[in-house]
Amino acid sequence: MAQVQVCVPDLGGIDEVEVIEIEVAVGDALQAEETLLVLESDKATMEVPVPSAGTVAEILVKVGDKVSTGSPVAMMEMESSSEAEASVEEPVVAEPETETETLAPVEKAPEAQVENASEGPVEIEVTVPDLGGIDQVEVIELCLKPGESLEAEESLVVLESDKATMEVPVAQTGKLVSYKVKVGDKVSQGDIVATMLVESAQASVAEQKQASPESVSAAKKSNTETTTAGQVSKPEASITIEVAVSGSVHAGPAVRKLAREMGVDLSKVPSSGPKNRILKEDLQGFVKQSLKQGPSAAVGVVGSSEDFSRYGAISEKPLNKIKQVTARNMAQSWSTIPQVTQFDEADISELEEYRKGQMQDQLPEGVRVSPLAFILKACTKALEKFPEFNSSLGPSGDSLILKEYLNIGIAVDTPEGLLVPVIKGADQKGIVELAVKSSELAKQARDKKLAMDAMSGGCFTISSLGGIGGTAFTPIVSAPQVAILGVSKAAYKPIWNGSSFEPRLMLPLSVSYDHRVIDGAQAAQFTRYLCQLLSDVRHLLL
Ligand code: CAO
Repeated sequence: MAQVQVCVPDLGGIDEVEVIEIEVAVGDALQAEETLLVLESDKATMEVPVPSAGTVAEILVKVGDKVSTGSPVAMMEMESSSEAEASVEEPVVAEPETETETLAPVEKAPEAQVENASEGPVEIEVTVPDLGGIDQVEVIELCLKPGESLEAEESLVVLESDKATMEVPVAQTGKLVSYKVKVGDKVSQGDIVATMLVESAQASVAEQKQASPESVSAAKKSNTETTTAGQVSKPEASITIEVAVSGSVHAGPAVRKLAREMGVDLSKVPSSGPKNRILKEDLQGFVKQSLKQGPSAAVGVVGSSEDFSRYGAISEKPLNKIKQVTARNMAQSWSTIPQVTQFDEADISELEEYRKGQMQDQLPEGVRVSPLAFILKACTKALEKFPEFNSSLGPSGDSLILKEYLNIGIAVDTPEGLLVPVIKGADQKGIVELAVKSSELAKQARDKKLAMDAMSGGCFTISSLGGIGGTAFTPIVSAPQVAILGVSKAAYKPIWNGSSFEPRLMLPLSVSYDHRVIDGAQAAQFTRYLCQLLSDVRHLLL
């Protein structure tokens, strides 16, 4: 065992950085590469890992201290002194020449355009800067939309390796023409990530080649982090880096990775670190809080980062707001509710005979009654008989909130996506009123005229695909509700009446339920009761 000093590795030209997080305590046993503390400059946040396994003997700095390359930050007890000394005696020292080279601008103007430099805006290419020995990194964020303007030093894309998240900033003000990469792409140094329009090619060339004092300092500033990122990501370098990330989210690679694994949208996490940096504790607190509150905005939607274009032509279509919200809600409900679906069939032969016959003469003009109105009515009765289906789990998860009102949501398929308007006080309405109200709400949903209030307060949902087809499906419970009814297309089936097979119109029902609140037996009874109500229209008309 030998006690060795861990020092701040080469900061790639940055004079001084601040200690913003100390991730360990004296006595902690660390594996090689585990993070000891986090440093931050104006633009970059760097993790300082230990070069080899050992125990923390002493921490020599505190949060808020300013440190420079070579400053001692901790004492470690390490197994082998030679290994440990190596990390101290062979700090990563960036050769000044190398450093200058790695500060090479990230933008270059195509030759032809350079020649016509002085004639107005020109298109230039933005390339991946020096990655300091990392072969490939993944594109994890595109910060802008084509046509958007950006200031010098603003980020264009965010790249990520195993350990580092880095921005690619631009050196000049301009306008994004197009991206040449997409999220999930793997890129290497020199790859073109985007093209942008800048005011004058000459200015761009001047910045790159002539290195006027001002432009150099600007370019240096914007590229320093990149350089550092490169250096520190080398295996032998005892530091990893995260550069301030795009937009409003400011978090280190470890926090970003954790957020991705948990499916948390970091932009929703309140930050408590310096300069609005999201700390690990912020993320943990957010998730704990979200779990307490039940299904909420904590769980995001994580898509695939696979490069499908390797297998054939693809195109990408943005999802509209409704679809994004639906995706998030579905993911939350699906991942937080242990749900089961109970299937049954209602014999609606008589109901349909009545609906299509006798009922037609009694309907006010212009009113159309589909099976949905009867199903709505049957649900109100079943929900009254089985109040657990009209409940929500309390905030701590150990009580049930039973509702004494009955609002039923109906899933409506609109060109923009799925919307669920709610029929308030459904139990107070008759079949015709339910028919009128549901078609009114469905029309408003399709005409984009639904008020926000019209979609809130639902106790239970009906998703009817009966007008389309299908024999059964498993609808997803819409939290904080505890059950949902899926309706498929009624079809004639041969049913045994005790002496012969009779053609009967059978309506397939699927009830998905939250198994924390409802038992399987209750679900079977509820669904059976619904079938009985629908089998004898008199139950519903009373
Ligand atoms: N079995 C057989 N026929 C059915 C039926 C069923 N279960 N349900 C409806 N029909 C018939 C109707 O009677 C109507 O035929 P007629 O014109 O001859 O009377 C036809 O199918 C079309 O009905 P509809 O869909 O226009 O009306 P509706 O009242 O049944 O449904 C609404 C209204 C808003 C629920 C429906 O239009 C809709 O949007 N459904 C999609 C819901 C959805 O997307 N769910 C999935 C959510 S989860 O991804």
